[in-house]
This record gives sequence, structure tokens and C-alpha cells, in this order.
Amino acid sequence: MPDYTPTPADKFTFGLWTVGNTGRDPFGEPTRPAMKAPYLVQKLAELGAWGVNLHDNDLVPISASASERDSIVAEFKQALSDHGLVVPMATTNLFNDPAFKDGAFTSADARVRAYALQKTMRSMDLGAELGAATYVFWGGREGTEVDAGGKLLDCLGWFRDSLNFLAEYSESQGYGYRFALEPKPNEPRADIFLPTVGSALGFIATLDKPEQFGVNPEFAHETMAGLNFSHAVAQAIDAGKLFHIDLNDQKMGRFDQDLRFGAENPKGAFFLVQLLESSGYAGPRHFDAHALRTEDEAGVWAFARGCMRTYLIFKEKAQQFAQDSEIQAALAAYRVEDAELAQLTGTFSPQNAEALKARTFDRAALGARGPGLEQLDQLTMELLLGIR
Ligand code: GCO
Ligand code: MN
Ligand code: MN
Repeated sequence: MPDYTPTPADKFTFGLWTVGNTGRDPFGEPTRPAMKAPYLVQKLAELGAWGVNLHDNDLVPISASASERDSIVAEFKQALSDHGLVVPMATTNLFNDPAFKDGAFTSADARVRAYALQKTMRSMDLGAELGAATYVFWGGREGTEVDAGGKLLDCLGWFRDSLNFLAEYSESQGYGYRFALEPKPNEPRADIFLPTVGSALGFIATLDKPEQFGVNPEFAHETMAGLNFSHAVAQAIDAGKLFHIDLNDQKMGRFDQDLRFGAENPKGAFFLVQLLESSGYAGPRHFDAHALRTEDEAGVWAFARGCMRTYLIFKEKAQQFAQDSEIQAALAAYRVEDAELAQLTGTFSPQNAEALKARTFDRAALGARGPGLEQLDQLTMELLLGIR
């Protein structure tokens, strides 16, 4: 039996904020001590991760002086090089400080919006210094509880102006970032702007340099909205916009849980891994989750190992799925191809349109056909349950 031990070639990454999560929640204090960034780097490398991602303030406290910043960053870089970990993605904390309580790029206060731009540029400098190629925007505070402020249309404009500004900044500095917008429907705001992958994709088309922007979909976020994560990821792939991905798990209709990948909905996780692995996606497989609040440090590493193992197990299951002759026969039977119709419908021409309009279809036969999905899905279940 394979041991499902990850290697850097699997491109697994974790955020400093994920394995560094101390178990604090809105109702209770931390349940485990904070661990320093260089130690997290060492432990992640030992577990076989490829990289580590960060918000500016995961590493450098918001009130650090310039010299404190430099020595923290130097120590972190040393740990990265000692343990062979990379930083593929960086982002800005625009949600923790009270200054951002009513939004960062979408605050009604122009001074807050300017401060958010300043903080993001400095954080982009840090990310570039650490070698990050992807820069994520998760607008945690970009939203409202009440709409009495009447700023909805303004907010979209302010958000757009900020992203356009930052794309220019990246270019002017030669950073070459690819930007990834991370949608989430709610929490911490009651309603967050650009709540789903579809909303983000629509918004990207309105930016000055849409080619520099893609999405960072998250399993939990689409699930919180009651949506199917694989469908969202497929749309992002189809649009050429899957720049990054946040893997975790979530019960629908709950608070933001950030569960271990595959912990709640293993079947959904399997279809996601199958989609991702067959799509040619070459970016990081980033786990944006954390250990249960009940856990101690051993539980944190069991959580991290579990995320990666589950991914690798599903990757192997996807290979088995592709090699299972009964499943492949059921799949082949599910699809009906017709060469003559493909000719007619492939490209529009007045002749094709006329021929298609004149054609007779046997509606009753089309409606009567059984596609075999019950059997195909049961075969998939049995494969996942380990009896095939
Ligand atoms: C959340 C988000 C964040 C972002 C992170 C990186 O629900 O809190 O998923 O974890 O991913 O800020 O942008
Ligand atoms: Mn999240
Ligand atoms: Mn996330």
C-alpha cells in the first residue's frame, strides 16, 4: 500500500495563519500557544509541504518598526532557505485592525481607502522580497451589515480603482504578480461584496488589466453560499482564471469552519481533486484551514498531514477511476455522440441552420433513455469506499 507521503512536487502549501491558528474564536480564548514562523516553516518542510503563504502581519506585527521588520524578515528567509520552503503567495491583512471595521478598499472614509492602498503596496513589497508570484485579495471587511449608508455602487467603483492602482504598482515595480480575488459570501461581514466565484469573474472583466487578475476559490466559501465548489472551479478553469485555490471543508449552513480537507464532504473533495488533476492546473494546492479548537500541537500536525494525505489518496482514486473498465464503460455509455449532428451544430451556417430546423427528433426516445447515472455513481462510491 502506498504511504501517501507528500513531497514538494505535490505543491502543497499552508498559510502561516492556518497551522499557526491558536484556536481563538468569538466565544473563547486561544487553546494552544502561538508558534513562531521559522518553527512553522521547519515543521511544514518536515511534513513534505512545498511552500508557505502569509499575510503581511502573520510575519511582521502591524506596529513593528522598520528595523524590527528587517530582522524578522531576515530570520524568516533564513528558515525558508534552511528548510527548502518557498513562498508562492502573499496577501494583506485588511481585516484585523479596527481601522478596517467598515471596509478597506470599500470604506466610506477616503483616508481608510488610502491607508489600505499604502498597506497593500508595502505588503506587496514584502511578498516580492520573499519570491511570491501570486497576490491574493480576500476582502474580508469589504461588505456591510446595513445598507443604510447607500454606498453599494460607490463600493464597486472604489474596489475597481484600488485594484487598477495596485496592478499598475506591481508593473511599475516589475513584480509580475498575478492577482487572485477570493470570494466569500459572509463572515466577518453580514454580506461581503463579490460573494461568489461567478461574481468575481464578472467583476474582473471590468478592470483595466483583466489579464492580470484571476480567482482564488475556496471550498468552504462556495459551500457556505450553498453552491457546488467543483462547479465554481470548473467555471474558473474554463475562463482561464484559476490562479490559486484554497482547500478545506465546511458543513453547509454553518459558521466558517475551515475544516481539514475532505473531512466533511469526501465525495465532493474527490470530484474536486479529479477535476483539478485532469485540468492541467499547475499552481499550488493551498490548504486554508486549521486544526479543531480542541487540539494541541500534535493535533495541528495531524491536521496538516491529514489534508495532504487525503488529497493524495483522492488523487490515487482518480487514477483508479480512470483505469476502472466498468466505470469507463458506464461513462462511455453515458455520452452519446453523433458525427452527422456534430457537423450540423458545430459551426453556424445558414445551410446548417436550415437543415437543423428541418430535422425530426424522436423526443419520446430522447426522454426515455436511461443514462445509467445511478449505477455510475454507485460504482464511484464503491471505489471511494475501497472495495473496488
Ligand atoms: C477566510 C479567508 C482567509 C483568506 C486569507 C488569504 O475565510 O478567513 O479564507 O483565510 O484566504 O486572508 O487571503
Ligand atoms: Mn475562508
Ligand atoms: Mn481562504
